[in-house]
Amino acid sequence: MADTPASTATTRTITVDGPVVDDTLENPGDHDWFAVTLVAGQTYTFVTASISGTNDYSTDTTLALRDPSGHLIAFNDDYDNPPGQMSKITFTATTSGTYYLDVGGYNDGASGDYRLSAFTAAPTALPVYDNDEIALQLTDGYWDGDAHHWDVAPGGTIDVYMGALESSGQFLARTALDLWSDATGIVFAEVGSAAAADIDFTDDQQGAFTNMAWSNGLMTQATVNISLTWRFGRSHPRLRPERGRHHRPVRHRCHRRRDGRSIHLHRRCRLQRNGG
Ligand SMILES: [Ca+2]
Ligand SMILES: [Ca+2]
Ligand SMILES: [Ca+2]
Repeated sequence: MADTPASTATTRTITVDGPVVDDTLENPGDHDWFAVTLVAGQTYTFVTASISGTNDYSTDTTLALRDPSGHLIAFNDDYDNPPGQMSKITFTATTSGTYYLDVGGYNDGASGDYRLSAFTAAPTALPVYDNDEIALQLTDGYWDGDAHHWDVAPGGTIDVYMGALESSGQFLARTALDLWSDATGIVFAEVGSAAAADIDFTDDQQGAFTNMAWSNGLMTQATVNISLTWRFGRSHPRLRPERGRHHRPVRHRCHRRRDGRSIHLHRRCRLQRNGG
């Protein structure tokens, strides 16, 4: 077989999770480059072996991973020394494209046959938790045991302010709070200012987080921020009608909770009721 070139002009390729490639470092100083197609976000393992498939002393390889321009981005000589002298690279691609695997001999002094393989790394298994363990993590574990809660029972009220949110954010916040009300019986009453609220909803800071104040296990004030970018996963902050679809504004219904325990009204409904 003709020697494999050592540049981005190589015509040799290796397929991830495909057949292994057997080749030769014909003389000291030889390098062989193999083009490999990688996908962003995927983790790969590239490994050399002897032709018999073992990590032995048959050929003391080195392995380099090169970017689409041929620049070095990772290198390994021996991955398990002692006893082996073969080479392995694990790499997570951040950009999809054609990369190059560069096989050489140790210190440009080794030569001989080698086997090259490329495969996707098995994802690390995630731990499994039951509902009680998840709940304990949320109430205690995350806070290093410093659990805290609102001083409120089913039927009680927490005041919230979402006047700083744009309309789609208000809709999402009300929908979420309605679900919390259904599950807990706690009423979320909208008030007219952040200063008057127990929970202040904002969307003007990066990311999604909650800042809370509490003492002796009782929360006194919280700010919940969910940025527009975090919600939509892009920089454009506004909800827009999808092209080709009729855009309907969200309507708020004035309704009484089914259990009659409390009245949960949108501000606009309260205005209507009060003749505003
Ligand atoms: Ca060669
Ligand atoms: Ca070569
Ligand atoms: Ca080596």
